[in-house]
Amino acid sequence: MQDAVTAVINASDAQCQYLDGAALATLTSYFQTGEFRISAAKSINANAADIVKGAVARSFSAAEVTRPGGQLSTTRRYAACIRDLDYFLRYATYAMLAGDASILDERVLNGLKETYQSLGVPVDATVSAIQAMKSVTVDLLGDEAGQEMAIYFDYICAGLSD
Ligand code: CYC
Repeated sequence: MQDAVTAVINASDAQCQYLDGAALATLTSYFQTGEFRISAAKSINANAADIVKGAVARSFSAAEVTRPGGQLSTTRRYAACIRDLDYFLRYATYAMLAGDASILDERVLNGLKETYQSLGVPVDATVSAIQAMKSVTVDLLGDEAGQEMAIYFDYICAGLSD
């Protein structure tokens, strides 16, 4: 896993150079957003269950959830879906704190699309649910935190859609 600091240091180290002006400017803007990232993470922690619940309410109809034979008709599938949305929210929050998406590649997206394909989990419905989670996050936490989180929700969606 990388973060905004190690990303800049690794890039400079690869060229055997001290951090240049651009690298230091990147670090300055990351450190300046530190408190904001922590407070966004605190709000997400306090609202995580509501964010997941809200995303489910916005993206699945009652018919889809209860229809016999439907995608989420068994308790097991429904629970797996809620759990997956909670994973996406938790890892997107880690990435937002790190200011770097690499943790999503390593711990969430690696092999996920293939797993979903082999289990018949619909990727398009999953992407819609993540997009719904993004809009619930904006509604609950405001534009600024919502937009920072949007980067990582969109990253997960792009990784599933590749
Ligand atoms: C299943 N989701 C799974 C599985 C994995 C993940 C590995 C297969 C094993 C299992 O059931 O636990 C995802 N596991 C993860 C992720 C991580 C991990 C991301 C990283 C931390 O360790 N079905 C839908 C909805 C969607 C959904 C659109 C919710 C948004 O229709 C999810 N995921 C879903 C379902 C299953 C699943 C229903 C069960 C599929 C099955 O076994 O039939």
